[in-house]
Amino acid sequence: MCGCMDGKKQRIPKWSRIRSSVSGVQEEPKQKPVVVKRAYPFDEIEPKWQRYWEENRIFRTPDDVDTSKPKYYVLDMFPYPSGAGLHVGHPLGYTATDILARFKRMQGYNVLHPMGWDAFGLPAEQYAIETGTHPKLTTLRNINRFRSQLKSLGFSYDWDREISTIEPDYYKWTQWIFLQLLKRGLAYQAEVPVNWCPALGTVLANEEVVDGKVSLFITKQPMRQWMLKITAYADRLLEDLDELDWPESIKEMQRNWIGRSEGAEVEFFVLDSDGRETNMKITVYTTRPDTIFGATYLVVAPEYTLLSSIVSTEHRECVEEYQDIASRKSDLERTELQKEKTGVFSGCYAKNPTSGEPIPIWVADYVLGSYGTGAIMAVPAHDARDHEFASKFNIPIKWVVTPNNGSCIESEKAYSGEGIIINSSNMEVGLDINDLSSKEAAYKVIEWAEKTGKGKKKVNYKLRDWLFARQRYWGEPIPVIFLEDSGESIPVLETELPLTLPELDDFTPSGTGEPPLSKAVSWVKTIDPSSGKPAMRETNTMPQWAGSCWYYLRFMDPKNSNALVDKAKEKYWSPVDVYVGGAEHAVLHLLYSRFWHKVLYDIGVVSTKEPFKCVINQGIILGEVQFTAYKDTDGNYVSADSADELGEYIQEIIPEERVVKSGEFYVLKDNQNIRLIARAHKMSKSRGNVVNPDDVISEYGADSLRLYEMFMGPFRDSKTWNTSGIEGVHRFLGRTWRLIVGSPLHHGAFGDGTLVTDEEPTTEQLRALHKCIAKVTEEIEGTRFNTGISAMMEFVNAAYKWDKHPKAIIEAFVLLLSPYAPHMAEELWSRLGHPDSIAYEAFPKADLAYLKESTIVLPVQINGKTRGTIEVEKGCSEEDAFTLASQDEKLSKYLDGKPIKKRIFVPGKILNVILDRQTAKAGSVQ
Ligand code: ANZ
Repeated sequence: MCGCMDGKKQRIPKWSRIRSSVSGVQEEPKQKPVVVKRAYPFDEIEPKWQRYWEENRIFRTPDDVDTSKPKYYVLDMFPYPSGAGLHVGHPLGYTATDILARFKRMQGYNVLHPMGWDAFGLPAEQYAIETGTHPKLTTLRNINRFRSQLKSLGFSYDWDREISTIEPDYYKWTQWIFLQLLKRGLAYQAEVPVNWCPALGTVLANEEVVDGKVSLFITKQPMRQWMLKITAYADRLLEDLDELDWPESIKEMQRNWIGRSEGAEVEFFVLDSDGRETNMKITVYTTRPDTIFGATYLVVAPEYTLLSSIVSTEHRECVEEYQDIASRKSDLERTELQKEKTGVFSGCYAKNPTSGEPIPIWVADYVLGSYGTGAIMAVPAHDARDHEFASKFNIPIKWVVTPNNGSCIESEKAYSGEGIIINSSNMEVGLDINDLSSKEAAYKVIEWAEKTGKGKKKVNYKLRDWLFARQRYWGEPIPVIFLEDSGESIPVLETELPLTLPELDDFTPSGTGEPPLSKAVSWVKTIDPSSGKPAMRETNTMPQWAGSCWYYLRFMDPKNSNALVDKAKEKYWSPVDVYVGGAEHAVLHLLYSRFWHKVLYDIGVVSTKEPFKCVINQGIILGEVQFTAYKDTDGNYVSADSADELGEYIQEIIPEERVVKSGEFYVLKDNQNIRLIARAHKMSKSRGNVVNPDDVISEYGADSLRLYEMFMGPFRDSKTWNTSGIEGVHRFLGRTWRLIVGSPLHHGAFGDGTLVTDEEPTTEQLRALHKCIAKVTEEIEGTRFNTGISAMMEFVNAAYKWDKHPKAIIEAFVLLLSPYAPHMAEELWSRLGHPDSIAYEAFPKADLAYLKESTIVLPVQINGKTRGTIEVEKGCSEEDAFTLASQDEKLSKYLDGKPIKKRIFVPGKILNVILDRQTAKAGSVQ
C-alpha cells in the first residue's frame, strides 16, 4: 500500500528529492536566453514538480480500498482524443475538478480522480478512409498528445488508472454488458425505419440527427438493427431524477426527452365507399379525449403500416409520391422546422365513434410514425397544428371546449386550453359530456371507451428504444453470431470475450449499409461452438456512446480481469460524488449511462440506483471579444446604432488598441461618436479565434492558465477569453512569489529559500489569514472558484503592507493556494523547509475567533451635532474613546483646548461631548 493513503504523510525517497531552490545562476547554462521579464520562474518550477509527482506517483489511489477514511470521487467527462489536441475549454472543467480533488485530499478524504479516453468514434475512421492510416494509430497518437498536455497542466490524476475504451481489456466488459442486456431481452433486433446518412455510410440515432447533424442528407430506410430497450426503464429514469443534485435545466431536458404523457387510445372504424363500417380500424393516440366530438378528420403518418390497405385506387399514386418525399425528411424537418403543413387525402373516410359522423382520413407528415400509434384524431378547433392544416385544406372546424373564464373563442386560431365542454352529446352511443370540465370529460370518455371496447387509457413516452448498431469499423464488435443455415442469432460465450476487432486495410463503408467489417472475411466466418455449425459474425459495431456508458465504474477497478468491477470497490467508491462536463451531454450520454447503470443495479453489479450524485456543467469559453465598426458605402464610419438606417454598409473589424469604453458602449478611440458592436464568438478554426493552451502555458505557465480559467467568472457561466485577464492573474502569482521569495537578484534569477521570519504573527495578520481561509474554503465547497481567488488576492495585498511575514502565516496561505496553483505551492512549501509534498498536508481551518469584527465605528457628537467618527476596539472605555476623538484630525478642531461640561458615552453606540460655553465665553473675555 502506498504511504500517501494510509493517513501518513508522503515520504519522498532521498534520491528523488529535488533541490528546493530555483535560481538561474545555479542552473546549467541553457540554450534559450534567460527570460528576464518573467514574473517568477514558472518555466523551471512547473516541469520540475510535474516530474516529481510522476516519479513518486504522488496522486496514486491505492488499489485496495481503505474504509477508515471517507471517499470522494470526482470525475471529468473523459475526452474524445481528437486530432486538434486540447482547447482552452478542456482545462476549465479539469481545473475545477482538480481543485476539488486536491482540496478533499488535504481534508483527509480518499480521493478518486482518474482520466481516460473515449477513443472510438468517427473522426479517426474518416481520417483512416482518407489517408489509409489505421484508426488505432491515429487514436494512440492523439491520446499521447492529450496525456502530455494534461500533465503539463499539473492535474492530479491517478495515471495508473488510465483507461481507454478501444483497449480489448476494456471493451471486453462493454461487450459483457451487451450480453447481459441480450439475456434480459433488453437488446433485440428489429427491422426499423432508420436515419440513413449516405454521406457517412451509417445510420444515426434520432438524437444524433437532432444534435446538429440535420444538415447532412438523411433518408428513412427500413434496416435490420440492434435496439436497446431503454423504454422499459422510462418510468425509473424519470422518477429517480428527482433525487439528483443536477442542474434543473438538465433534469428538465431529460424529462422532456423521456416525454411521459397520459391519454387514451381510441378506435375509429374505416368506412367503405357506401359509408358502411368495415372491419378495418385506425387506433389513434390522444392526450385530449375530452375533445373527441370535435375530431373532424383523422391523420395517419406517411409511414403508417396500414396505409396502403386504406387508400383508394384513385388517390394511390398521389399518396405514394407524398410518402416518398416524406421519407427524405428528418423528424425535425417534419415537426419543429416545418413552415407550412402539407398532406394528401387518402380518398377514404372513418367514423367518429362518438358523433357517428364520417370524417376524412388524410396523410400528413406532421404526424410521426414513430410516436403513439402513428395516427391521430385531428381536432382543429383545439390543436394549433390541426387548425392550420384544416384551414389550409378546408376541413370543418367544430368547437367543443369553451374557456373556463367565459371569454370568447377566436375562430382564426385554435383554443388549446382546457375548459367546459360543449357540442358533445350523442345519446345513441350513450355519451354526454356537455358542461363537464375537460378533466371530468376526459375521464368519462375513457370510461365509456373501455366499457364499449372502443379504446383504453394509455401512457405514452417520447423516448424511443436506443438504436445500437452502426455500420462502421471503429467501434466495439457486437458479440453475436448467426447460424448460416437458419440465420438464428447466438450470443458469443462470455468466456470468449473480448471479441477483438479484426485488422482491416480498407475502412470505407460499402455505401449499401453493409458494414466495413464484412470485408474481414476470415473473421466473419466462424463456427458455433455449441452446435459446430458454420456461422457468421455480426458485422455492425456499437455506437460511440457504448464505451462511455460505464467507464466511471472501471476507474474504480481498472485492471480487474475477472469482473467489470470488484463488488467491495464499487460499494466504497459509488456513486460519483461530482461529475463535471459540458451541457451538451444532457440527454445522450447522461441518459444512456443512467439506463445501463440501472440495468447493472438490477443484476447486482452496482450498489446504487444512480451513477452520478452531482453533475455540474462548466460554461463555455468564447473567443476574445471582437469589435466591429460600420462604414457607409463611401467608407465613412457610422455609429452602430444608426447602421440599420443605411441600407447598405460595410463592416470592419477594429483592433482592441483603437477601442475605448464610453459609458455602456464601446467606441472608436479617435472618434468617440462612433459606437461599435462588441461580440464574442465560439472559438473556431474558421474564425481564427482559437486559443491554444500550449501557447498560454509556455508564455505564462500552467498555474496562470489554471488560475485564469477559474478567475474568468462564475464556473457555470459562459465567459469570453481575454488575454489581459491572464496577464492579471500572472501578475498576482508574481507578486505572491516576490512576497515570499523576494525580488529577482539579477538576470531574472531568484535567490534560494524565502523571506519569512520566525516571529509570532500579530493579531492583524492572523485576522487577515483566517478571513482568507474561511472564504477560500467556503468558495471551493460552493464551486465559486473565482471569488476564492479574489480572497487570496486581497490577502496578498494586505500582506504587502506588513514589515515582517511570519512563517506560520505564509505557510497557511501557501496551503490555501495549492489546489489552484499547485506547482508554485509545492515549490514554496519545499522552500519553507518541508521535505514532503504539499498534496496531503491538512487544509487550514478558519479560527472563528479571528473572524469576528473587533473594531467598530463610533459616531462622535459635539454639542449634540455629529461631527465625525472614530474606529475603536469593541469594548473600548469612555476615556480611550475620548482620547482617540481628541487625536482625530477633524474632531480635534472642535475640541482643542475647549473646556468640557459633560461627556455622554453609550458604549458601542455614541460619544457625545458637551462643551462648557459659559466658561469658554468667560475665558475669551478675560
Ligand atoms: C387530439 C387532440 C386534441 C390532441 C387537442 C391535442 C390537442 P404529447 O403530449 O406530445 O404526447 N399526436 C399523437 N400522436 C402523434 C404523432 N404520432 N405525431 C404527431 N402528433 C401526434 O401529444 C399528444 C398529442 O399529439 C395527441 O393528442 C395528438 O393530438 C398528437 F385539442 O389528439 B391530440
